[in-house]
Amino acid sequence: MAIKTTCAYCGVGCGILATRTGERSVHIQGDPDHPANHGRLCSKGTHLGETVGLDGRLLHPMIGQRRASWDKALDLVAKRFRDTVTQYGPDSVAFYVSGQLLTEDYYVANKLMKGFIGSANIDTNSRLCMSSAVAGHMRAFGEDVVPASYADLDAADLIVLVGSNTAWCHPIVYQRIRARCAAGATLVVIDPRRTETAEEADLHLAIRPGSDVALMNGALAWCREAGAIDERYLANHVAVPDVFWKALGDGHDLWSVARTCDLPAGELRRFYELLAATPRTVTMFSQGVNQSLAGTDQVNAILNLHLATGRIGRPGAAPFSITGQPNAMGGREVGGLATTLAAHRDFAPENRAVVQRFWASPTIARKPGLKAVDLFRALGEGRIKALWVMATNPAVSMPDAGRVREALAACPFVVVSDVIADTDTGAFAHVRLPAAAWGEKDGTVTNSERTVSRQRALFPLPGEARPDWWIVSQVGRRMGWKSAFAYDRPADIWREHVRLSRYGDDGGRVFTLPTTGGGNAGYDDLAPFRWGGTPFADGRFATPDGRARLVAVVQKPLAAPLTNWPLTLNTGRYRDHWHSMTRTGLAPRLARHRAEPLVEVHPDDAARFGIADGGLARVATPQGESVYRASIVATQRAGELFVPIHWTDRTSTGGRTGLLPRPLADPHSGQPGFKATPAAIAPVATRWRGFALFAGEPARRPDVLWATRVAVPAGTLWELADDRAPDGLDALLPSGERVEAVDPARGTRRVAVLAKGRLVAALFITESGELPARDWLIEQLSASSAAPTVLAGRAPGVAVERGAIVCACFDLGMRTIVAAIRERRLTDVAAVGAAIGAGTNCGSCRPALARLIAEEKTDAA
Ligand SMILES: Nc1nc2c(c(=O)[nH]1)N[C@H]1C(S)=C(S)[C@@H](COP(=O)(O)OP(=O)(O)OC[C@H]3O[C@@H](n4cnc5c(=O)[nH]c(N)nc54)[C@H](O)[C@@H]3O)O[C@H]1N2
Ligand SMILES: Nc1nc2c(c(=O)[nH]1)N[C@H]1C(S)=C(S)[C@@H](COP(=O)(O)OP(=O)(O)OC[C@H]3O[C@@H](n4cnc5c(=O)[nH]c(N)nc54)[C@H](O)[C@@H]3O)O[C@H]1N2
Ligand code: SF4
Ligand SMILES: [Mo]
Repeated sequence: MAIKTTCAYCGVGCGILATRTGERSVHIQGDPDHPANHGRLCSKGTHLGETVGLDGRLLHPMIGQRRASWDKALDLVAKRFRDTVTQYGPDSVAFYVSGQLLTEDYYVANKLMKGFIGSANIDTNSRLCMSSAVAGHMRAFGEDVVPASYADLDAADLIVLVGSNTAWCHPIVYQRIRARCAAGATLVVIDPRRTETAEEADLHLAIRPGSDVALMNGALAWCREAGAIDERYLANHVAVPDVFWKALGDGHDLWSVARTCDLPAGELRRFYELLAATPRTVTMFSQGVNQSLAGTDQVNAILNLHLATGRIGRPGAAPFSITGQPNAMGGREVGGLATTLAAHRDFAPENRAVVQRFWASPTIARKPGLKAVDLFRALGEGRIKALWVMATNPAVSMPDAGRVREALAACPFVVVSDVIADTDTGAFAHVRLPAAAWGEKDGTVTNSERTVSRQRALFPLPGEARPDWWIVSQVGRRMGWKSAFAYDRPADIWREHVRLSRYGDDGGRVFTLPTTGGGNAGYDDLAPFRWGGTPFADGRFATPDGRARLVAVVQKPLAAPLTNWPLTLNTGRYRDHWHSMTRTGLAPRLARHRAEPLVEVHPDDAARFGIADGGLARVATPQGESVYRASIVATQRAGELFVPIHWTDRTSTGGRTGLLPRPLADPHSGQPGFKATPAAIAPVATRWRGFALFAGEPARRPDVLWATRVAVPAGTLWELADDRAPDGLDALLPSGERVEAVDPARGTRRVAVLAKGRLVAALFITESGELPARDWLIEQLSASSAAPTVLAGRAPGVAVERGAIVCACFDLGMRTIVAAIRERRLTDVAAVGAAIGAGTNCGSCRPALARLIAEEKTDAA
């Protein structure tokens, strides 16, 4: 029987029908009844089944490198936290948690820290993700409420995506946007890069990074000139500071804005005219807006535009901060950020009193705690002496991650709860606690449009893994608060969370949850529901006077390129990888869309700095450096680089993006400015390149300059390169029968290792020769006996190469698709689908298919 649950990945929050097919295997389908996706799933959701095996899982509590009983581990954690608090006070300890916890986990962690330990030093990776949106909402609305739903997209005439690569990061929402555009809506994308999202837009504004305030202020000034301001709405529902319109009058003419944003004035005018003429506008934004040193101002510039034109609280008209993680929203509801208390309440004395009374707690945090960047700084300075990290990988994902690693190494007591045994952060843990993973845990998540859905267990808990809420409650009990943490099941916590959301309610906040009837069964059967209705539909906001606020925001001067750091480094995501890849890295179908970490460079910069396409390049910033494979593309703006965030110590020697950004943050939200770091680039010479293939994993990561792991069926592929002699690699090959071929003229060496006739490993390296395509050799790993041509790296006769995987569902590579387009003269995405299936399942590759067709047309012309 299919179990209804919710996708593990992004904030779209798609419903899934999961049918178990074996002990640790599951068939995944979209849930046709779920309001977020109506049955659709993207490439990541579709291939969730490939990530539910037990490979790499942490299955037992570990103290140092030794397995320990739960009792021992929990007692130790409780004792160390209690002793540290006793000796140094509550603010000497901290939790660093995650938007990938379930609401119930999050609630318990927040309660323990703020109500019982008595500090607000609990912050979350959401600080890195949408805290600028939170701060912007607070300033404008008086409460952190996203006043939009997906249905607004269906009703909009103009959809503006700002700093959002929706086609890759929120693919199912993107499909909804495309459907609306097919019915006549206009799509504008504002992003310095020509992403696949931008590629399909009616208008793409390749904005100069960091100039979004100027762009949005200019839009508002234009709307005012054009008579598009809703004066009645302003008069009745919005407080406008005296200086507001005067400030907007200065320097916001079309030409000045075009210069600041480095945009053609004609394109900018087209955008402004569209905006002024289209009341049903949804402006959706994410990290290009939030992850900036001026993130909160950028958010308020967008909110100003919507408030002043009355485009809020009405169908098809809303500012829409789309959330990244599956439960970023749930974290905001429980108060998981250091800057909120609980249930959308802040630290005002009356709120503290209400929450403390509700929890019947001995104490309550007095003031906001340390925000993520400050928290890790305090860790480095020895002010935090015990840290518990749950469901996040800060050694990878924090800015200036090298410094974060030093801080973790210096901390006297680090606890890490994770599902994976070996993570970059786990390497610093004194205690590692095995958490239950997606597919094993039960609870709720809230998606971008405030829809609460159940995640349900599909499998029994493996090994000694336990749900996060259980782990935290156990520590709470062992610290001495037995009854406050006496939960038996997630339903107990859910009901308490619902009661707190309504406790002492004076009608001032939008956030309250409806009571779930029917006891535990009612919780088990809970159908997806959205809280908050249509927020602000009545024009009342959560401020003391009920009015929203326009906030006067000014564009910060944009720095000229520095002599030593002449480029601007932008960082972000790939379509088929998820963050530090602890889960997507297990799925061969997701691995080869982008198999290696690339630095994308504009052709002018490549010429200027001597970077070769496909060669290696070192990207450096004042914080650190890392090597990437260079990709020279015209989709980058000149002067800017783009690198992905997904690779780690476990998966690569290069692509270590976390080492590069500055540990600087927006002054209002504390969100780091990940999208614009002064940087430099230089080519890296290599003497040889090659690859190694292993059935399963090698004993350790190959110790060469460039080594990148790629998950493949039945094993792992490692792409390799170095400027030192390729010694030492043989030691990684397993024992077995070796066959070998050497070509000294080209510096080529090919080794295959066979065991009982099966291929168990291969090593191909060359200085000046060709390397075979990997596909055929990868298939040989699964064959019952290796072909005699194994050292040739291909089947006798024909050579087939699929190229990078474009369609993950049907495993179709770029070359296969281009050949089909060419040979069968396919002219649109539907025709490609009809011919070879590409794009007909999850649809995530449809933007890429459109681009390949367009490129073929250009080539043909
Ligand atoms: N495939 C995939 N999907 C994901 C995730 C994942 O890891 N992989 N993670 C999830 C999470 S947690 C999040 S937060 C979301 C993030 O989703 P997105 O915000 O869509 O993703 P990013 O790639 O971080 O950045 C978005 C875009 O901002 C642009 N940008 C950079 N600087 C500026 C600027 O100054 N102005 C403007 N207007 N744009 C700028 C970048 O070029 C980039 O294309 O994705 C979620 N979905
Ligand atoms: N340079 C740069 N850095 C960035 C960003 C960027 O755009 N550029 N984006 C930032 C953003 S928006 C985000 S959201 C962060 C994401 O960064 P992280 O939160 O560090 O990324 P993940 O790899 O998702 O880490 C989640 C961890 O939790 C584990 N896990 C999964 N499920 C569970 C569970 O149920 N319980 C427990 N206990 N553990 C679990 C996983 O194995 C993994 O180790 O990165 C931020 N860092
Ligand atoms: S869009 Fe994709 S990754 Fe996001 S929730 Fe839906 S299926 Fe999962
Ligand atoms: Mo995020």
